[in-house]
Amino acid sequence: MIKPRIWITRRLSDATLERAQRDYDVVINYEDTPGTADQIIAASAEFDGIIPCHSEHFTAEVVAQFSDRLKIVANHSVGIDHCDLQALKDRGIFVTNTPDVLSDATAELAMLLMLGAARHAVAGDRIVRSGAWDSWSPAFMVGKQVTGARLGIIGMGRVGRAFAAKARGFDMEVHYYNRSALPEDQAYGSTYHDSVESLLGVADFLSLHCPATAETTNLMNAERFALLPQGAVIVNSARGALIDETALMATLSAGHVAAAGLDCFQNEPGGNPAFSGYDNIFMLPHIGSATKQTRDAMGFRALDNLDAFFAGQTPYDTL
Ligand code: 8YV
Repeated sequence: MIKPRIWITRRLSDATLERAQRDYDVVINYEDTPGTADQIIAASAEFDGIIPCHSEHFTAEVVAQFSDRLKIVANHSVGIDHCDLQALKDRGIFVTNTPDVLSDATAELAMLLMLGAARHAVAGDRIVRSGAWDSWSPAFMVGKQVTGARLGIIGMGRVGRAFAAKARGFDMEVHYYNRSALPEDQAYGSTYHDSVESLLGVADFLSLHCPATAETTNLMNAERFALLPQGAVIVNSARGALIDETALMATLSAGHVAAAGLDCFQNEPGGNPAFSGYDNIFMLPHIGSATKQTRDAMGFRALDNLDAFFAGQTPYDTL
């Protein structure tokens, strides 16, 4: 039987590539450079399926230039803001993602961001590393305590719930905003707020876990930062588009928001160069799901979706 021809746009985990090579006629971009619009358009004529990352952009303009061969885009990501879903669906192309498998890794990273932002990780690391640490005082690098504090979560999907579970280990009082309240057996005693504004008022720590959509672009803007309690800490392990970065710097400079932990930025890769002037922004380069275990699970989930599709079934994670 002729194997379906698949393009893997980036260097996925070894186990994923091994399985893909066993089961498919596969072309792998070992150079690991982001796929360009021209490459994606050309691939639509050469491949039956693509496993892209969030670095490949399937815009309406790109999809409009597609040939007819491509049948499925099996994303190696849970976020699909790099795909114009409607444009792909209109061409009859299946689109899948990789939910569940990255929730714990991403929630772990959100915890790291929260703790690092709250406890001066940037300035603390620098002063030791640079050899400039020459004194100590009880007033030195005093941070904000996480244990027992009120945590606000925007977006109580899989990652939001995984983060809430870890936060309960720190005895945090969990509040959340979501389109709808969770059933009691999933809420574990956390408090539902029916508006973002209501949530912000109690969010000593605020963590974002919602997708980037037209509605959530600049979700956290100057007005909403002002609603946070004085000294709040904000964490973003979801998407950079959720935060108005100019407004974030303004509230940090004014001392209203105390610190931020960010794994994602409006501009990626690269981030916001102006953030480097803020020691109270603890930053990582979009590595929320970057553990070996999770990378394997993401790759396998994308392949499970391809396998189902080419076996004539509807892939489990069809969007
Ligand atoms: C991934 C992510 O690293 O899954 C997502 O939506 O943002 C990240 O966890 C990346 O998208 C992999 O393609």
